[in-house]
Amino acid sequence: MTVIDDIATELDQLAIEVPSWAYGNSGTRFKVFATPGTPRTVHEKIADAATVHELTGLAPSVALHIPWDRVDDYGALASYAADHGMKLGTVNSNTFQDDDYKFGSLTHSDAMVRNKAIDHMYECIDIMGVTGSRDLKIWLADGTNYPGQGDMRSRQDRLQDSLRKVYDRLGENQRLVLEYKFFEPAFYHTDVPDWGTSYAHCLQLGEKALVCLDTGHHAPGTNIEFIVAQLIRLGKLGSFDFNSRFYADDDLIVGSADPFQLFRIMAEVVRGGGLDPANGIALMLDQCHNLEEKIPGQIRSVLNVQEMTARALLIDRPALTAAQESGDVLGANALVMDAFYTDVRPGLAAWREAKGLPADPMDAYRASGYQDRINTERQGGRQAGWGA
Ligand code: PSV
Ligand code: MN
Repeated sequence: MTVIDDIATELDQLAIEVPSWAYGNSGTRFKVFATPGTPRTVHEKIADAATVHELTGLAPSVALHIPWDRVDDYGALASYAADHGMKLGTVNSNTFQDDDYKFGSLTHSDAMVRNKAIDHMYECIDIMGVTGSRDLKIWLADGTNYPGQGDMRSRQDRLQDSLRKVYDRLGENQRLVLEYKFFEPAFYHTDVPDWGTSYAHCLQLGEKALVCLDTGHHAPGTNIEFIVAQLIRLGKLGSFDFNSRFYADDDLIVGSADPFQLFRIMAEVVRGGGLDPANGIALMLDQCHNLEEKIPGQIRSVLNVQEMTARALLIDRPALTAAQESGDVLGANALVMDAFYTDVRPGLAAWREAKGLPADPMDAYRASGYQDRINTERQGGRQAGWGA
């Protein structure tokens, strides 16, 4: 018997989507360090993602970023993924790396530029049709740097207009998730800066439009779990981009900067039924591994999410409700902290072994020889990177 036995059914529902770009080289605007074994193609990224899933049983799908992962035949790519035990997941659009988008994409004052961005979204929807992906992710770099540079109000009107055109193109089982971010690359105003703006646009669009919450996209001190609770309550939380941050959008390993915050977020996900696939909340990572090795970085990430999910599931809910309703402030807090401080690692190791997975996926990766093999095999070609 371990602490996990009572929560195993819920825990079994946990599925995390990994981003293709996490396997490529990345860095800061100061330097991108190349790493041996880095994938040159989307196929090699999928193979690396499959290794993470094979060792953890937690990450059955991989998100694509277009144009970074553009190929001629998406059907063949989906079959390649399936042969590796993986599904292709969210298709991330990109309207932030083309000169035409300097002053905006879906919000641009020039209809030619807006249409170019809308056409790009249509391309992504077509890809989703072939790969069987459910979600189109839209994150916009749109914004301005100086007061007066743009008319914030008409930019909102154009945004809704453009999003409507994209929304109307979605198939029956497809959705659009609109991600917000409070600043960067724009420094004065951003067109989708917060969950409220994303929610307002999604509400106007309809039920297939939902909010994407990237944990690194808030001002310091923001109570993110409150936003999670509210969006789930409103039926409008479509997906997470998990990562962690010390300062801004650091894109570090989820749960590394503030494990307690990840626990509090997962407690609200569990409380809102968010682990149930029927509720349609995608748990994705959006990370870059600038200094650490990428595949172990991803393994660590999905394990961190699993550990905090297990702790969140251990909260004694009936006792917590009783304490809350009787005004027992410290009793209620103690119940939450008891769950947080429970060491679930031995229990999770046993859970893994019972499923034929390695007890310690980090060790198993080191022992597998996979890294040595890709370091040797992946010679020549151009290593993939964030943005290429
Ligand atoms: C923007 O900062 C963002 O979080 C969006 O999700 C992008 O698509 C992604 O990063 C690219 O890494
Ligand atoms: Mn993101």
